[in-house]
Amino acid sequence: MIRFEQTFMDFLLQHQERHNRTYHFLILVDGLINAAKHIQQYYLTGALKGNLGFAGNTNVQGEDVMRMDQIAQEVTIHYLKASGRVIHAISEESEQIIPINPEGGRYFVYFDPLDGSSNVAHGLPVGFLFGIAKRNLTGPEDSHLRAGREFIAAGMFVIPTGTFTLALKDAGTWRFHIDETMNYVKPVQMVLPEDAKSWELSFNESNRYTFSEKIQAWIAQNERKYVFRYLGALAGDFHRILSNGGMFMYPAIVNHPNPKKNRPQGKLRLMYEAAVVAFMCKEAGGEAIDEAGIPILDVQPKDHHQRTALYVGSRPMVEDVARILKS
Ligand code: FDP
Repeated sequence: MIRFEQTFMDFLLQHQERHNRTYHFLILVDGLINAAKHIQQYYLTGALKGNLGFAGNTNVQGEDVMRMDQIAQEVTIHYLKASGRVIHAISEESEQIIPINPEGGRYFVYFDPLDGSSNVAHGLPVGFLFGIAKRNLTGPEDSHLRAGREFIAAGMFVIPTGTFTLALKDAGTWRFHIDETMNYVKPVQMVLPEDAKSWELSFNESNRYTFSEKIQAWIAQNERKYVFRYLGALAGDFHRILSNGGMFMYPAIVNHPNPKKNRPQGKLRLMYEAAVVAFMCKEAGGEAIDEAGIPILDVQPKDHHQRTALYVGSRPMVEDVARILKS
């Protein structure tokens, strides 16, 4: 007997109907899913087709652009345009705001179409992260610089594993798996486990002695309690935290032996990385803060490529770190 699962589209349609919502959001998310599936196919054959290397230029962050970054960006912009629902998009791969449909669009989309670049050359998991905010349909304000608190949804695909996680405002965080027909199916609500037995700690251990003294002391006190896991791609690492609980962190770098390599402002991007996982985490019962102990969702971006430190995961653990950071 074949077992048929509920499809993502059926799930979302029911959600929209239950809340008397329009179908615009559904059309946008369908576009994002098409983009993710398309990127996934390029990624799967990337090694064979020579697409896992560098493209030969640098991006807005001064990093070498990879061929897959270009492909993922092009694919995503195509589907955002085709949806007709997006005003502007902000992407890691583009210095400028990308106008999509400034007149007719309803949503701002913040995305990183291929996050976790150190995994690309090996064909290992990477992420496609996105956050969505809605145009203010009634008032004059129409800024694209929205804090995570104002997102209506945020999600991530872990490519090429076929998993998709979507958080809907006040309606939880849901995980889906791709089936034989390339449809995402079987909604499972993700709630961070309360039992600390399964909790994990995820950070780049090689950076440990570059963190603030407070964070180094916190690690020394707590490291024996948890299993360490670090993939080096935020979506994959956060995927584990959502299932097992614990915390992912990318603290500020303030004690680097070469002061030029310090990153007091943090490494990760606020709008299309930190706020995205913070939104998913909050809907799953967790919390996320920056180096000042402020909830990531409350941080008002001043620049669309703004960076931040990030501590995200199980609430008691993140609150413990917040206490230390604020002391
Ligand atoms: P990457 O720079 O490899 O693209 O975007 C940032 C990010 O990946 C995250 O996905 C990941 O969590 C982190 O940076 C990895 O950074 P390190 O290589 O410094 O650990």
